[in-house]
Amino acid sequence: MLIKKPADILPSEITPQRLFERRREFISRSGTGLLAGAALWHGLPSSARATTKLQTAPSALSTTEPLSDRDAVTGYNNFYEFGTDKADPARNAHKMALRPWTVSVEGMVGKPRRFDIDELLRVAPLEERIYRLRCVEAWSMVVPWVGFPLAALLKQVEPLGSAKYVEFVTHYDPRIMIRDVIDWPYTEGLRLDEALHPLTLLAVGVYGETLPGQNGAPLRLVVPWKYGFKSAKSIVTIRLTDKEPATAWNKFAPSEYGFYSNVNPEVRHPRWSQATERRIGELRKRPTQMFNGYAEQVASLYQGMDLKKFY
Ligand SMILES: Nc1nc2c(c(=O)[nH]1)N[C@H]1C(S)=C(S)[C@@H](COP(=O)(O)O)O[C@H]1N2
Ligand SMILES: [Mo]
Repeated sequence: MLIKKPADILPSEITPQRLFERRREFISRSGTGLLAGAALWHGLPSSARATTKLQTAPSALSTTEPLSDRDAVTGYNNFYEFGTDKADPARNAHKMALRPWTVSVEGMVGKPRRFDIDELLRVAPLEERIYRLRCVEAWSMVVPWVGFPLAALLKQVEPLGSAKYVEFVTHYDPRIMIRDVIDWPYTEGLRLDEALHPLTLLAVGVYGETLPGQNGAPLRLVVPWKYGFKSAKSIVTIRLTDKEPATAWNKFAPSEYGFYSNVNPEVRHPRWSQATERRIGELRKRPTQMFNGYAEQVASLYQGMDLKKFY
């Protein structure tokens, strides 16, 4: 998000424009880069890493592309609450306590309910879904998420006919998270039909284990045809509403980040092209695909909409 010139610069040089000063501060205090983050993460005692194995079944909805390196997936993250450098989340997210954790599913539903996270893990059988994650910063990864369709959870609370959108609110604790940058908590939103689409996943794990904090433990969203920032991490509230929810990056820079945020090589970010991307671990650029390669499954959701206007 927010960076100046993706794809032709090193990831460690990627700098959110308005965060430049702050990031310099972070770097001088902590050293930088993917390797530092990954090494640190894997060097942590297992109590700090705190991931456990999950029982999963493979999904027919997975891509067959080669997986990105696990150290990249767990060491190169955007989770601004824990710092603005890609290595910061792996270093800091263990401060977040993952139990007890409740997720309130509320708003325009017949049966609002607070779920304990361990109940949520049993809402539906866990699947391994290998999806591309394409960041608006023009890098991408192929990630073996573990989770279940958001639709399975929404069905349990019985959305009312008047509900049109779903808002996601994430955990915010100023004692362990940064206080400036954006207006916390991080929020995101989907139209109800997007939320009910079978590709829309609530992820509870990655690489066959529960999520590490930096990937959004214990529960995060993954919407594979949208830019990575739609994947709200460490969700505490899921609220059905009849109004388009405000989203964190749209509030931060409305001309740069819209509500829809569909991966679209034809719509530029105002400051750089979205036509290509660099897969983490590769040097070459590859063309970005419409809806991140999921056009066949999701294009019909946007029939008749001008996607340059609804970006
Ligand atoms: N709460 C929260 N969720 C977040 C973010 C964040 O800063 N805070 N960053 C988003 C962005 S920009 C991306 S690209 C993905 C990154 O997910 P990953 O680190 O698991 O690859 O998380 C998204 N979810
Ligand atoms: Mo992102």
